[in-house]
This record gives sequence, structure tokens and C-alpha cells, in this order.
Amino acid sequence: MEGARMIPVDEAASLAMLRELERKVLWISSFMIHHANHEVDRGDGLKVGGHQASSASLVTLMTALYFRILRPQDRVAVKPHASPVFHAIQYLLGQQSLDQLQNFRGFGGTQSYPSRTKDKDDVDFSTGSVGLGVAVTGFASLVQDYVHAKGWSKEWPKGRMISLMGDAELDEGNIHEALLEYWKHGLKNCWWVIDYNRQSLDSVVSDRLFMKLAALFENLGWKVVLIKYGKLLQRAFAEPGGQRLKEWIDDCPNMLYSALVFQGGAAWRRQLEQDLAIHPDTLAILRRHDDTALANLMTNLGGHDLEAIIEAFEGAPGDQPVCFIAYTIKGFGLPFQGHKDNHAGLMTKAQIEALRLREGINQGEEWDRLSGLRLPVAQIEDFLARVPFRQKGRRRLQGARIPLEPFPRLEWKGQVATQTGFGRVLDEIARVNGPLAERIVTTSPDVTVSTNLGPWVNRRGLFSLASQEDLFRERGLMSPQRWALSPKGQHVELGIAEMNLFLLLSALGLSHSLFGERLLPVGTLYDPFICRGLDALNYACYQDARFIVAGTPSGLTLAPEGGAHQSISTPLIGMAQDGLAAFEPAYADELTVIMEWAFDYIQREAAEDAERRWHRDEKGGSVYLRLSTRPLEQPLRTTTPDLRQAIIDGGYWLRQPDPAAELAIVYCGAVAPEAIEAAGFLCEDRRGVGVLAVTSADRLSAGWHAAQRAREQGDRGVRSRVEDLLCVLSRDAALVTVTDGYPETLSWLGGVCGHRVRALGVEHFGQSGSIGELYGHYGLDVNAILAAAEGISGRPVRYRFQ
Ligand SMILES: Cc1ncc(C[n+]2csc(CCOP(=O)(O)OP(=O)(O)O)c2C)c(N)n1
Ligand SMILES: [Mg+2]
Repeated sequence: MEGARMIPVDEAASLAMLRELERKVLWISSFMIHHANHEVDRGDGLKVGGHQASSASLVTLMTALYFRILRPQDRVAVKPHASPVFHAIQYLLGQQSLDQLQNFRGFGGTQSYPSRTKDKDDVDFSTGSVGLGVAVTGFASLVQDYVHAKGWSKEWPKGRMISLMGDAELDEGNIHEALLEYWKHGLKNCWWVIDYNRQSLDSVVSDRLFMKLAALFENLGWKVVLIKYGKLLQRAFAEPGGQRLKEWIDDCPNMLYSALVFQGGAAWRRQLEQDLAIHPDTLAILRRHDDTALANLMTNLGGHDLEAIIEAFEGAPGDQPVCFIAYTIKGFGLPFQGHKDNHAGLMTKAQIEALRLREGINQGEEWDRLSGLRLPVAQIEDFLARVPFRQKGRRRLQGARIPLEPFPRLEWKGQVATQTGFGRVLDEIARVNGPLAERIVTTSPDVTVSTNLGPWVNRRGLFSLASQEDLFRERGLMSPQRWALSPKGQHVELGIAEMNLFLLLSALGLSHSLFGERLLPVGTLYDPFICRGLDALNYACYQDARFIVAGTPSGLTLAPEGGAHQSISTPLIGMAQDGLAAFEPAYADELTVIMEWAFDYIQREAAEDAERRWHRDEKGGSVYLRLSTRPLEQPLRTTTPDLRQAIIDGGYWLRQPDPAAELAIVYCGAVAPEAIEAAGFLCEDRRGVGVLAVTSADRLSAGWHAAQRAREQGDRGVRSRVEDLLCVLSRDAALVTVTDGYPETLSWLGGVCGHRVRALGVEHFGQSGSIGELYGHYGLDVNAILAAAEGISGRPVRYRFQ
């Protein structure tokens, strides 16, 4: 009989200790939230919240995990609203400071949702946007396999990548996309622990959905473990009449169960006496419990029973992925437990006082790590000191920097598109086969060939834990793609799901910190579909994952493909996305310079003072390349150090303006020929019209903001690249800017030195056509530039084409 199992003495002592710690975790996390809302006056009248109910839901599960199950190499994504529980546990383990707890949700304090970058303690994965923290765990596990398959990470054993997730997170589509992708790659060492409180933010989750989900997980190779009943209930079920009680609970609608949990013992008794009136054995079980004991029994779900939880975790299979469905009660142990509206509920002063008294904590000792615990202090400290999880202290690892030399020096002649250039640079890196090539990992959501990664993949192979030859090649069938799969491969092929691309880049880009091995991830996708993965891109940047992503092809310029494939807003995304330096070069030599810089930039480590200026030159970040399939005649020039620096800073005068010029043309990206040709025509009747090449509107504007900030802070001599560039023009000069994207990408340039601007770009959906037709229709062609020049200068131009 399960419930009556004899527990060895050591085990009993360990459970008793965990029960004490569980109480303490509930108290500290609850008090943290209470303190932030009632004790701290932030002067703005806002309650800061803290999601007490959602947090309490995970107390038992996290107590079991952190104090017993986890090993240092395990990495955990904690559901957003369990942040207080996470920090309270770190505090008990001596890995979080009191002032951080006391400043929960305050400026510089513990974050509302666990954050790798903002929290001071050791958060493994940020969470917040539900579903993303969950899905990144599986990708992290794939990255762990990748690193070990290469024979690296010898010092750091494989761990489990764990998500402690809310049940409503499974509503997010990205989870399902990820599950399919994991299956293809043979996911291992991943646990998802679902806090099945059957509640989300607004409501109670529909009954029985979970059986469907369990089937889904099993179908995809996961082991599903239900942690449904605690030991009290298991014992009651074993008594005469107990099966009837079990059936009653199994059939009980979530809504009714939640209401009874909230109402407590007397309500349970009324309901059960009524529903089970004809089953005297079952009633007898109930009558052996007073109201308090009855409420305890009926709420003894698996997710709040340490013994049941530990049994489930310790019985889990080796490296098979496991989905634990842990039945819990939202707000367990708190006055609003089970209430369907409890999501944003806060405890009153009287309620927190009652909790303090219940937990035996003296007034003034609310923050004391051990006050109120009923075991000797020395014994508790000894236990805490031996908790396996803390044995390696802070688990932020570091990866050695990868040298870039020799970086390809290619000659660019004739007509080359930036996308082609991108493929050739990678191909050349692969051919040279130095340390840089060894650490690059490429990935793409089913657009590997069409984004020009093909030659790289031919040389470096596809990654898979299992080897498989390229059958076409084996049979001597002609194909330009040689796609053998093996653990040596360096390209991870993904199905068409851009969310997965960015989640994988997020995991690859944290490899140095998670596994101590630096990878240099490069992802490609069609530029418009950045929007499909945008929240995952934002998430990756928020975690400070490091990668290069190429959005290609982009804009109207991929003309015949039509409007659904022509990106408009991505340049603005590139500018506005923190942690991502965006470039849109026109020429392959610029692109080469940018790529070399990018492989260095993604390896730079945080220098604290860099952020104050919001210019991440020392701190580093990720890089976005917006590329094109339009072949352009390449300039014959040498990239001098000055030119290289200008390309990185974001722009240079391709054609220097006359100081008295009344006009300059500014372009970014594939519209370079139109800008140059228009300037040529304009020069016939205007003095020295300049042509400004913008390689990165993002970096130009970031540099400008940084310089302004520095000057405001007293560093008066600082000037940014864009100020140097534009201030050679007289104040009366006008700018005509042109780019294959939203015009505001460049229109801000007028604000730098006070020039008038006419900004050309794309404001409406594109359509199929030739480049000439589309540029003409949308106003990016030479004629449009001439018309803009005429309009803004108020003086006719000599040439106009009708
Ligand atoms: C992408 C996204 N949409 C909406 C929210 C707002 N939100 C925060 S928690 C939550 C529901 C959470 O329910 P569940 O995951 O079941 O967690 P519980 O609080 O019940 O443990 C929602 C909708 C969010 N954080 N992220
Ligand atoms: Mg929930």
C-alpha cells in the first residue's frame, strides 16, 4: 500500500527539514511582496503588486527542487510570477542579499520577473513573456548536446534544463512549435514542471484539457508524470470507501473545487455530505477529520506534498524529457487560496500578521533567515550548507574569446548582392578552417539555401546527434547541396518557425555563460518574418544572448516575390531593439568589415559604465544584418582604417559635399545606385551635392544619443560620427534621404544639425514587379529623388524623367 510506506529515519529527517524550509519560503516570499506594497513609500501612489497567489502555487515544488533535487549544472526557467519564491530561496541559501529582497519591484532591486540581466542573483533564464522561458529550456538542452558532441565542456557535466511553468503558458503557440522541433532533434535532459493550478490570469482553465496535452507530450517522446495526489489523500483512498472519494475529486469541476478550497472546511463538509450521502464508508472517512483536517485532506494535492513531489522527481527516467503535471492550488496556504480572482490579490496587513503568527515568527524578525523554524539553527545551517545546488556558488560561466584572424580578405568585383557577399564570407571562413570557423554555428528556419548559407553548410555539415549520409550524394545524384548529418556538423536546420529560430539563437548565444563554451551563432531568415519571431528576438536580447542574424532578402527590392515578402518596418525594429546593433550595407566590402566587427562585438563582455551612455561599444551585443538580393556594381577601393571605422559607426560621405552645397542625398542599403545617379544629375545645376552612405542608421543614432548624454553629463568635447558628418553642411542645406524601408529610418537625421529633410521610403505594402517598376511606383527611383530635391529646395532641377 503506497501511502503506508515506511520512511527511513534519514529520509524522515530530511523531509522534516524540507517542510520547515517550505514554510519559510512561503513566509519570506509573501513578506517580500507585502513589504513592497505596504512598507515602502515610493511616492507615486502605486501598489507594486507581486502576484502572491501565483507565487505561492510553486512554493512546495521549488522547495523540493532547490533544496534537494537540483545540481549546479541544472538550469531553470522559473515562471514569471514565482520570482519572489526564487529570490527567497536564494536568500536562504545565502546567495541573495536582504536589501535586494526588501527592494522587490523597486528601482535597482529584485525584479518582478526573474531576469538574467537585471537581477543580482543567479537567474539562469529570464522569464516574463509567458511561453518563451519555457521553450528556451529545450533549445538550451539541444545546445548542451551540441557542445558535448564536439568534445567540449569537459569540466562542466551535462545538466537538466528545467522549466517551472504556469499551466496557461501552454496556450502560447510557441510552446507547440518548440515541441515539434525538439522531437526532430531528439531532445534529452529536459524537464517541464507544470504548475497545474488550473487558473490563469482571468479565469479557471477549462477542465480536462490536460489529458489532451498529456497525450501530446507522450506522442512526442516525453514521459508524462502526474503528481496529482498528496500522501494524505493517497492514504485516504486506500481506506474503505476511499475510491469513492477519489472518484468524487476526479469528477469535481475545477470551478467547484476552487470555490471549496477558498471556502474551507465547513463548506467541504456540506458539499461532500450532500454528494456522498449514500456512501457511508466514504462519509466515515470524512467524519474522522475535523473541519481543519478535512480542508487539509481535500487540498492535499500532489504539487503541495513534498513526499509525492520528491518521489516523482527522484523516480524520473535518465535523460528522457519529462513533463510533470503537478496539481496545485493557486495561493496555497494563503487566505485567498483557490479564489478564481486571486491573481492580483494582495494580503492585507491583518492577513500578513495572522500568517506571521501562524508561522511563529516574532515581530522584528520578519526578515530573519531562520526565525520561526522548529529545528535547531545549527542543524538547519548545516543542511543548507550541504544543499547540492549551491556547491559551486554562482553558476555564471565564461567562455574564452575566439580569435578572428585570419579574417577573409575577399576582392569584390562586378555585380554583387549583399546576401551573396554574406554567403561568400562565411564560405571563405569555412574554407580557411581556423578557430573562428570551429565556433560558428549556423541555423535557419527552412531558408538555409535561399539565404545563401548553402556553401557554408556544404563545407561544415548539418548537426545531428545521429550520423546520416547524404543519400543523394551516396547514389551519385547531382545536387549542389551536400547535406550529411553528424555530431560534427555545424548547421542546425530548423522547421519553418521563426520563434524557434530566435529561441535557438537565444540558447546558442548563452552557451558561454550556461556551459562555459563560447559559440558564435549565425541565423538567417527572410527579413519580413523577423516580425513572426519578434517577441523571441526581444527575449533573446533581453537575456543578453549573443548572435548574428541576417534578415534577407529585404524590402521592395526582392521585387517579383510580392508584397507579402517585402519588409517595410524592419529597419525601425533594428533601431529600436535594445541589445541589437543593426546594419544595412549596400556593398560587399562594407559587409565584410561589419561581419568581422560583428564576430568581435558579440564576444564583448559587459563593462558597467558603458550602459550609462546607452552605446554598447564596450559592452557588446548582438548584430542584425538587413541584406538584399539586388546585385550592385562594387566600388573599387581599399577599406582604409578610417573607412572601416566609419562603416562601423554607421556612415561616411561616399561623395564629399561642397561646404556651400544646398543639398545632400543620404541613402541606406540597396538603393545606392539611385542615390548616386540622382546626385550626378543634380550636380549639373547645384554645387557639390554630397552623397552620404548610411551603413547603420541604428549605430549613427545610438552614437548621437550617447554623445548628447555625455555632453549633458559634462563631457563637453564629445561629438558623434553623425554630427561630424552632417555639420559640414551649411544650416540652410536640405537632405533627401532614401531607403528601401520605412522613411523615418533616416528622417531623424534632420534633427542632428537642424537640416530640412525630405525622407523617401516605403509606406504601403509592396507588390510583385521589377525593381524599376516598384521603385518608380513607390518613389525610390532617381526621378523620385530629383522630385524630392526640387520640392525641398524650391528650385527646379534640370532633368526630370516623365
Ligand atoms: C505573452 C504574455 N501575455 C500575457 C501576459 C500577462 N500574464 C501574466 S501571467 C498570465 C497568466 C498566467 O497563468 P499561468 O501561466 O497559469 O500562471 P499562474 O499564475 O496560474 O501560476 C498572463 C496572461 C504575459 N506575461 N505574457
Ligand atoms: Mg495557472
